[in-house]
Amino acid sequence: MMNIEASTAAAARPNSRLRQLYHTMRRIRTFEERVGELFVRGQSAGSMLHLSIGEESAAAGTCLAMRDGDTFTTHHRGHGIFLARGADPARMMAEIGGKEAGYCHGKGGSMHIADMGLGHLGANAIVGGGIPAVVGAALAIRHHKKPNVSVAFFGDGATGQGILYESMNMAALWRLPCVFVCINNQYGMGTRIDQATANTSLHERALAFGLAAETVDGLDVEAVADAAERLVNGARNGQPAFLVIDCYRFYGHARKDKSPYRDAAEEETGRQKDPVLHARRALLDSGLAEAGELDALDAEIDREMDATIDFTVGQAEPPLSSMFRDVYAPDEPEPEPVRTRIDRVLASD
Ligand SMILES: Cc1ncc(C[n+]2csc(CCOP(=O)(O)OP(=O)(O)O)c2C)c(N)n1
Ligand SMILES: [Mg+2]
Repeated sequence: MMNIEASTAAAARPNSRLRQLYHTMRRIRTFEERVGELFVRGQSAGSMLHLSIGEESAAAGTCLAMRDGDTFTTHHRGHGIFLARGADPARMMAEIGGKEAGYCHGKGGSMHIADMGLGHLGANAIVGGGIPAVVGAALAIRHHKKPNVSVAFFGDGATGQGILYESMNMAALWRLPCVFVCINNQYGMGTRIDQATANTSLHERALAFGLAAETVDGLDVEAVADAAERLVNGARNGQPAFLVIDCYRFYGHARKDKSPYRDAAEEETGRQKDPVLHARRALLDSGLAEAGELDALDAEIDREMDATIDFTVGQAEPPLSSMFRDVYAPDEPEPEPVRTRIDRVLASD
């Protein structure tokens, strides 16, 4: 617990942007750690989970520049982004656990979570799959004369997908309010970026299409937030943009991957690029926070995420009878032959 002097000192200090960013990143880190635990406890739905540990600044820094009404899509490693956009961690984790209480009633899971209310147009397991949806969403924003933007979050692996280039071309040609955010964690599964592409200066490709484009070091969340603010604001005014955030994927591609393709020394160096630790040091060095306050904040987040995992474990799975609910548009007929089979299974229960 925070002592009285520390809490008085905290109250006297302005709630700086860096503190806010630290808070968001720390919540993402702890959420992801608990998701890893959910997997180990055999409580996550499906066999794949992709954690964004090491990439927290990309989510926190970019989302700070977004507003209510902005929309976005994410790749398969999108937990942190949704949290930074205001998702309820309990409903998120319940979704990852395949529980009825989840955002998609347990039918989306980690890689297909979505929530129109918060502007989340969907995570996507197909590399690059969420990118064109953002171009369409940006076209709709402009058509309806809204002051919003749509943001596509994806990994460096998606720069090998043709759909990215078609999307950038249309965005630039029609000057759409959209931003492409490439989280370059140096790896696409087991392949390092320099083994996948000759020119690793990824933002240069976007410049060639006529987008505003920058690369920023993800170690420094304030630098990410500054770049995001510039580019997102530009996009609101009709200059689509591309932001590359350089970081390091701390762990394997998915929970079962022990990264045999990279050595311990590389991982050790890579994990020094820790944006959460870096922000903590910057807060302490600049006098914006004291260690006791940050420890208390961390403890509060631990409690929040402990309650989140407890909530998830205690929730029910969706009943079989709800299999078709929320899957098809309300006016679409359910696929009859499958429906009949399910009815038969239900009747024999
Ligand atoms: C079109 C397509 N090809 C291949 C895959 C298999 N796959 C899943 S994740 C992944 C690597 C993605 O790397 P990156 O885009 O850098 O994202 P990261 O996992 O590093 O966050 C691949 C090849 C896929 N899901 N979709
Ligand atoms: Mg990657």
